[in-house]
Amino acid sequence: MRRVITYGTYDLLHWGHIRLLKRARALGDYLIVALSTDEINEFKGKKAYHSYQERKLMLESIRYVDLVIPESDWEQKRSDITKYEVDIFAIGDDWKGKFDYLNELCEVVYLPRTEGVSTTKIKRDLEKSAIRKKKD
Ligand code: C2G
Repeated sequence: MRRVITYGTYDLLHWGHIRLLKRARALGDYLIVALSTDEINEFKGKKAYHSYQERKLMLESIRYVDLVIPESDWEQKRSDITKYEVDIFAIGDDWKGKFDYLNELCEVVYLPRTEGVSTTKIKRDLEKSAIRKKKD
């Protein structure tokens, strides 16, 4: 059984996230998602709209996801890979090169990001439409 792990915030779940999870799962037979807690989001300079529990519920409902664990520490990747006997670490290529150090423990795969969608873009577009509505 080839086990894959990926990490992320997965806020305001969108089709770019789903495409990442689908491709990550297709690299093996079992996909673990280490979901960023609110604490580590602060470390990443992010504030999620949905709580950790809400984001976890949504991820656990996705057919490509077999297990969701908390990502609460930036340095937990090595121990996760060992603990869960991971064969492949996969993540979007916006992180290209950043996790090459994990190569000593498992295969590291950077998957092309989906263009045209992001949580930030969704928030910005919604803000713009709300401002337009106010002006009308
Ligand atoms: N992603 C993607 N295409 C998009 C948006 C996101 O492929 N249009 C991918 C990202 O590359 C990442 C995953 O979806 O692999 C989750 O994205 P985020 O929730 O933004 O996660 P991020 O902040 O990149 O967290 O320790 C690593 C970090 O926790 C990664």
